[in-house]
Amino acid sequence: MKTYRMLLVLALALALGLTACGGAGGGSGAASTSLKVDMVDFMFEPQDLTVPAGAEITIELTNKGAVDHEFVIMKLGTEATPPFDDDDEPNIYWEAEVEAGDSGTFTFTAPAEPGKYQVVCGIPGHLEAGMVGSLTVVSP
Ligand SMILES: [Cu+2]
Repeated sequence: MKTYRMLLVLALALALGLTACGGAGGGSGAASTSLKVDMVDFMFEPQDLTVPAGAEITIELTNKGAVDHEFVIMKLGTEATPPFDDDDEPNIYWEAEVEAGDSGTFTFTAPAEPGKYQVVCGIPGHLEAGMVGSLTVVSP
């Protein structure tokens, strides 16, 4: 009887452990459905993000800069060519804009196709200034 109880406790602990591991996961580089990005003049912090494919993503954008900024995800296989203009519009997967000193929480559906997507700021001159990042989409 005692052995049975021990096994039950062990099985429970294992199940709990596995559930914890299957969660969002911490640390940088781990895929997350909840992102926080600071926008400064002129870069994204952090620069590189990872999300699970097809998931509903919440992103909190904080503009700590003195000018407006955008968070533009380009479609897979495309890159914005400076200057960011009408040529690049058809290649946008998703975008959000945050005014200087403001912040906002947005949601979007992560692309279904795994890969590395370019993230840029579409405000004139910002891409040129180095306001570029990446969104890595991994199989969930
Ligand atoms: Cu910008």
